[in-house]
Amino acid sequence: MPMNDLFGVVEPVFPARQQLAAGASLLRGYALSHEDALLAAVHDIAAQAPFRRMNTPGGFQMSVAMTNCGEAGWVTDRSGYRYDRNDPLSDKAWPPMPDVFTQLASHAAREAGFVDFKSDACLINRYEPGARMSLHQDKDERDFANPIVSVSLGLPATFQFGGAKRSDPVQKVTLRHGDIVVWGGPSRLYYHGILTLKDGEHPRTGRARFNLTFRKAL
Ligand code: MD3
Ligand code: FE
Repeated sequence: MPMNDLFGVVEPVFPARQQLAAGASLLRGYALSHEDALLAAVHDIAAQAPFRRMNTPGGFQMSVAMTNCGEAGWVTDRSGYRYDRNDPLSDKAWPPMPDVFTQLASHAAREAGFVDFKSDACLINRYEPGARMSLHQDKDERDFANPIVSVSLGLPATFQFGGAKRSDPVQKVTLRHGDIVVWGGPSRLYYHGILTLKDGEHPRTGRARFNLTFRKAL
């Protein structure tokens, strides 16, 4: 059923499940029933491993603040992008992956046709108004046969994805509180990014968007 909002943007809200690209399934609202547990866990993780804006190898500070949980966490600094078993801020292991994370990621992956997905790393991104993530590929993981499961919480964002080449045409889709996307198959290596987050206030997260990406990194 198409919904026509105040600004005349027509976007399908149903069906709840949509194929965005080859191997990419959007599960609208799939995380909603777990919002309390997910947000409590993000808060808990951030108390142990605070959100921080990392530096790229090129010397720019990212506008998105990040932390991690699980056996390994994604980090970047002047020496490059990689997964590290320890948080460089503390030199201690990242907080363990909460059960609600592991199970939600595995259930969503199964829903999208990936029967045995076991994530060992969860990158948590925090966007405040003005933050963005430019077009990139995720290729720091060992085995691209594993999908990536992404969970959006809080303020909506415009997600942009193209194809296997940076120059491929891009599509845009709004990711909202509770949406999950499973990226596997050919789409696993597609270029993607998030446009500058617009200001707003979300009842559950305030002026912020969180995105959890579940990966099998090691
Ligand atoms: C398509 N995060 O952390 S989630 C990232 O909303 C990242 O914070 C964005 O891109 C965010 O690397 C986008 C959707 C997403 C995540 C991983 C993907 C799309 C993907 C990996 C491959 C292809
Ligand atoms: Fe990415």
